[in-house]
Amino acid sequence: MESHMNQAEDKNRPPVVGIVMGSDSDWGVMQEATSVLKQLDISFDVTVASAHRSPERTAEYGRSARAAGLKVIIAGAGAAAHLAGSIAAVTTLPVIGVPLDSSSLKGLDALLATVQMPSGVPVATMAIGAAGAKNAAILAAQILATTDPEMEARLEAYKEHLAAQVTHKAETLRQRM
Ligand code: RP5
Repeated sequence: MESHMNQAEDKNRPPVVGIVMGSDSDWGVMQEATSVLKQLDISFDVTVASAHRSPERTAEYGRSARAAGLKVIIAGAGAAAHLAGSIAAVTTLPVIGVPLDSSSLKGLDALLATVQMPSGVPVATMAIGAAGAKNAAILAAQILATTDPEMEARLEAYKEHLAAQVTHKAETLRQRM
């Protein structure tokens, strides 16, 4: 499917993580996921498909994802967010859902629509918004790391960096007292 080649981040490497959004208006938040994937040296592609506005495109994305070489799918959508679930319905790849705050219900609608999947069709649902987008990328990396020791080493370094940042903040605060 052409969508898997849309906006391929690294044209020399096939994407292993697919990011799909319900609308281009979701990009501002979903690019948080791409920043983390770049940091962890993971190839990805990005496209738009809407569970409601383009159901055929959404199903085709999900059906063709494994054959396209993807290992994990990250799906971000707001409002009555059925994107992640619609894709999970037609693939055996792990699907990570990111609920987005794009309606008057501030993402609570998207959270419930994404997380409350019926038995048999899981979506690994993240927090609403930017934290969820970042965590989706980290979880994708952790899934890839189950069979990739180099990825595991990069994740270890990432966690050490997080811890070092906290130590730095604590020391900065102590010096202000
Ligand atoms: C959802 O509706 C999209 O994921 C987006 O969060 C929201 C609004 O989409 P637009 O009207 O901006 O295209 O399906």
